[in-house]
Amino acid sequence: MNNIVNLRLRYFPFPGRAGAIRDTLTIGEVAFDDLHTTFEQYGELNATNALPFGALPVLDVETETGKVSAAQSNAILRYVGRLSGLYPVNDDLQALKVDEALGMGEDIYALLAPSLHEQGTERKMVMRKTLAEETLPEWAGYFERLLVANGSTGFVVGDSLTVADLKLYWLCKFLVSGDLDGVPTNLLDNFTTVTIWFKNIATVRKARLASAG
Ligand SMILES: N[C@@H](CCC(=O)N[C@@H](CS)C(=O)NCC(=O)O)C(=O)O
Repeated sequence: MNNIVNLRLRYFPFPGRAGAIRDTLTIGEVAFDDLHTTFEQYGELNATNALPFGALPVLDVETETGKVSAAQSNAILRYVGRLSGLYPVNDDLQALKVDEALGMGEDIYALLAPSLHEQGTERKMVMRKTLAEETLPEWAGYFERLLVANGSTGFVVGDSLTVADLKLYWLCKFLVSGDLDGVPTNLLDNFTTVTIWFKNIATVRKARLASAG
């Protein structure tokens, strides 16, 4: 393990793909600089090719031997999960299931992206209707099955909190926030196991953050 001198997370000033990363480091009591990047600053960074893949989040890891910058929220989550004890390091199968759930989260974000970028209101709302009535319920059904297959423990993998819970918690919170015009806040209500999981993670997350001080 490289000795970390400094960790810096760069993301916009809202949870998005960074909520789970911030939570994981906080719960693990791993010190980090939480740099909130404005859209203007992001534009400048992107214009100068200062971001690995032209997107945020980016984690800058300074060690005794140099500095590494990495993008891709799932890669960052696995790394900070290992630092914080929220990623299974001694169980390959549990790690596989955590990775599977992280990938599912990114698949869903990718499905949301076109309507988030769409400027035309009418076209945006057509996309949102398909998302609300077809695409997102289909994925919520997959998620419900995944949770049931894990034994309906209230966690995505096994019976304790992992980075997969935090990633999907923030994603589901966004989906039902009302911020996505056309996507109803009761989107997940018919998915009983998802709803129980969501409430459990909200409670566990709060308690773990509080006990981290
Ligand atoms: N697969 C990447 C996606 C990163 C991504 O799309 N980030 C968004 C914010 S959540 C971004 O930087 N958007 C800026 C833009 O495209 O203008 C990841 O998981 O980190």
